[in-house]
Order: sequence, then structure tokens, then C-alpha cells
Amino acid sequence: MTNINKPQIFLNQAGYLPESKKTAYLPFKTDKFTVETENGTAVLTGTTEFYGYDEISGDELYTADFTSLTEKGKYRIKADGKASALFETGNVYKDVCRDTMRAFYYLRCGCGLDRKHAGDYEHKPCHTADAVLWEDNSVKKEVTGGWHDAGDYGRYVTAGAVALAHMLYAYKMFPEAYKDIKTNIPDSCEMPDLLTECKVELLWIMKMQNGQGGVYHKATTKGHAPFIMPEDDLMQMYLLPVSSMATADTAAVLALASDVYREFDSDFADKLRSCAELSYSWLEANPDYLFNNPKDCTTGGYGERDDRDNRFWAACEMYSLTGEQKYHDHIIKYLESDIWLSGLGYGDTGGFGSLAYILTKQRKDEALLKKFLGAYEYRAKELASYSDGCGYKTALRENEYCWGSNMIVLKAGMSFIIAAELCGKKEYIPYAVKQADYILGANPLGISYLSGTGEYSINYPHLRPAAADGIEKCHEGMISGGPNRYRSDADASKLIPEGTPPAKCFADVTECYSLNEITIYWNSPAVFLFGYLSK
Ligand code: 9MR
Ligand code: ZN
Repeated sequence: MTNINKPQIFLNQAGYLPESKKTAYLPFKTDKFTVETENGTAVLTGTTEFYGYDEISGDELYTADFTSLTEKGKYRIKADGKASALFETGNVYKDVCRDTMRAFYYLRCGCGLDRKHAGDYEHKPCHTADAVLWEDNSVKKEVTGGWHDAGDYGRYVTAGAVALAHMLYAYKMFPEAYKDIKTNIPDSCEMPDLLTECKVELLWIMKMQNGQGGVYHKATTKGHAPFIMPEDDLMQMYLLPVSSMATADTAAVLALASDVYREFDSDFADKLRSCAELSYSWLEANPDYLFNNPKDCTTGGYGERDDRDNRFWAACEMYSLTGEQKYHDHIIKYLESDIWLSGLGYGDTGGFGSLAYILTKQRKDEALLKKFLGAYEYRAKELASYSDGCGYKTALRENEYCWGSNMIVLKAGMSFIIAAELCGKKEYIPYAVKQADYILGANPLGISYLSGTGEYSINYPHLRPAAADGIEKCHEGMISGGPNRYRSDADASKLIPEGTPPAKCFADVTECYSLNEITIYWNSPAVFLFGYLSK
């Protein structure tokens, strides 16, 4: 951990917007609390409220409401000789959003990171050699670029497409949030930095397309590299077979991007559109589910049960971009199958399709529009009930304290915002704030799951360069996967005792990949949520 002073009172360590509701969590009995300035002057005292026993954390929980603290400053909460971490009041989300955006720069592949932009975290160009087709090693293809997916150095199309979708929808829904967030990245001039960074991944996804529009599922080595710097990973890069999911997600996300980038670069927008059309024509020519993750390739599978939600998403984005009736007919056809219309992950992409339709400038069928809005409204209501039932107000069910639980929390934040903005249900905004609070320290371990934010934050993520670079401090901006009650790796199951409450099944330990890995699609919903709150 970055700081040995583990707080005993838990709150959002980045801090609070002046007008928002502010709650600190105290897992011990105490009647009174005090808010003090950084140098120890008491500015507010109050009485705590007893919540009761919170099953998910195993805590006898008290809460302290300090909503009336609106004056900008730096503070600490104290009670019964115990203290919280330092926090701020003010527009605290600008920096937090910038950091989560910068994470993508640190994950760039191919180009190397220079001192000017990466400081001590500079490294040489990596994974620059051609890849070969898994099915025919004599065929070479240049697929450099994009972002490393996660703690490993693989690059997976469906994961990339979904990370892009979170961020491009954030930009599409509230561009003003990102217009002036500068992340100190190369080539930052023609468009907002968020879009400059996303372009890196879009260009890579376009390279993953073959001549017929089919898209290779992933570019990885045969197995994961050891904990070495990316430029030292010289194993053969393979292009794993084309999948219908990767192809559909590519059609979808390139169509979405074509619309978003048009105002900045019409040539790029045209290119995105023609690549999206090519992938869509592959989908039409190949109507069946297609996925083959060869057994002897041990990198991530990103398998899915079904590709209809991916195809549905593609049809919605193509309709939104072109207005052609054909795509509208396809939307109707895919709706005959069971698609989760508010799903926002690689395994369930239906929610992106709904968003495309809700936001399109093309002609809309009223009944369809109602259906999609209804799906988001229903989802927000459901998530709010989970949040209400939890001591720490986390919108998770018990079994969702799983691999990547923090992503589910952050996507809950997204769903609340979508319901607030598009369904007119502003009452869900405070729920979105509570999810951000949880991620940034208002949780049963009192830890900020964002590296570099807060006095007590994760510092040892399962991230190869972070472990191999010899630098003690991890760079800022990485969202940890978070508590996983199933403790799905050997070190986690050794380290976390059986019977530990779900929300406490976490350790800031490099080896524990099922607790403390990072990935692009766990950071991207944070860019959405923190960006919205920074407006
Ligand atoms: O995020 C994925 C998680 O939901 C799965 O349970 C897990 C096991 O299949 O895989 C996770 O994805 C990993 C991917 O396969 C490879 N890169 C790192 C990802 C995060 O752990
Ligand atoms: Zn690389």
C-alpha cells in the first residue's frame, strides 16, 4: 500500500462536490464525529447514525452525514480517536477523470512511451514485429498499435471495442466534460485528448480486419509473457481466428466512431464508415455464431455464449450512422432473441445498441424507443434497490463481488447516469455518486481502488510493467478489479481466508490477478462516470 496509515473511517479520498450528499462510514461504535481542516481546526461536529449489521462487509456500521460541509478545502473526519484519509471538497472529479484517461496512454502498444509524456514510466517500442495467422503461420500481418488489454500484453478486439464504446458514448452524451481535460499525450491538438487516445485503439482495430471484413478475435502470443517489460516480450505474435463477435463489435464501434470523429476529421470518419460497412457485410455473409479459441493458446478467451447481442449492436450503430431501412429491419429481427437491452459489457453489448437507437438523429419507431428507454429505466431501478439494501450503498448483489466487481460498480454508475440523462430520472444521480464514492475509498476496506488517488490507494496492481519497471510507485490512473469472493487465483485463495465477507475479499498484491488486475474495460466506465461528475 502507498501509505501505512490505513484509515479507520472510510470515505471518498478524492473528495466531494460541494453540493453532493456526503457520508462517511465508521465500522465501530461511536456517537459523535468531527470534521477538521488539514491543520486540525474543527469545522463541523455531528452525531453518527447506526446502520446496523451490514452482511456483505461483516461490519457493525455507523454513518456520519457531513453534507453541510460545502466550503472548498482539505479535511479529515475524526471520531473516537480514529481518522479518515484526507479528502477535498471542490471540483474533485476533473483530476480523477484525467488520471483514468491517462491510463490508456500507459497501456499503448507498439509506439513506446517517451520521457516527455511518460516521465519515469517511459519504455521502448514493444510488440513491433509482424504477427502470423494462427491457422497458417506462413501468412504475416502487421497489427501493431492499440492498447495492451490488461495486466497481460494481449490485445483483444471485443474488449477494446467495449472500452471504446464506454468512452465514445461518454463523449457523445456529454462532450463538454472532456473538451478541456488534457492528459499530456503525444499529438494532442486537433481534437479532445479523449478522442486522440481512442483513435489509437480504433486504428488498431481497423488493422485487425481481413480483406472480407472478418475481424481476428485477438492478437496475442501463445501464452502470457512473464513479468517483463513489454519491449522484452519477443515471443511470436499470433492472430487468432476471426470471430463473429469481434467482427460485429468492430462494425458497431467503427460506425459509432465515424459519427463522433466527423466534426474533427472527415477523412478518418469516411474510413471508419467503410471499414464498418465491410465488417457488416461479412456478418451478413456469415450468419452463424463463429468462435474458435484454440486450446493450446492460453491467453484470454473472451468467449461468449451468443453473438446476437453483438450483431444487434452492429445493426443499431449502422442504422444510427446511415439511416438505411435494411439495418432497421435487422434490429427488429435480432430483437426476437433474448437480448439484455441495458448490458454494457463485452459479454452483453445490447445496451450499446439501445443507446445508439435512443441517441440517433435518424427516424425512430416510437415503440422501439420506448422499449430501449424502458430497459434503462428498469435497470436503474433495480440497481438502486441493490444500493439501498447495502450499508456502503454499493449497487452489487452478493454474487457480483466477483472477478472485476469494480467494473460492475462503475457500470452501475453509468446506468444511473443514462437513466438520469436520457429517461429524465434525475433522482438517480446521487446513486451514481455513491458508486464513485465506493471506488474511491468509501468501501469496507477503506481503500481507493484507483492508483495514485488518495492517501491509501492500490499500488501493486497485477500489471506487468508496474511490477517489472523497478519503480516502487505505480503510475496513476489504474482501476483495480476489486473484491472477488470466489478468490479465483492461487495466491488469492491462500491469502484471503475462507469465509471472509465478500466485500473484503481483496488484497493489493501483484500476484492476485483475480483481485487486483487492471483492464481497459474496467477503466473505461470510470472515464464515463468521473467525466460526468466533473462537468
Ligand atoms: O475480465 C475477464 C473475467 O470476467 C473472466 O472471469 C476472466 C477469466 O476468463 O478473464 C477476464 O479477462 C482477462 C482476459 O481474459 C485477459 N486479459 C486480462 C483480463 C482481466 O483479468
Ligand atoms: Zn506492446
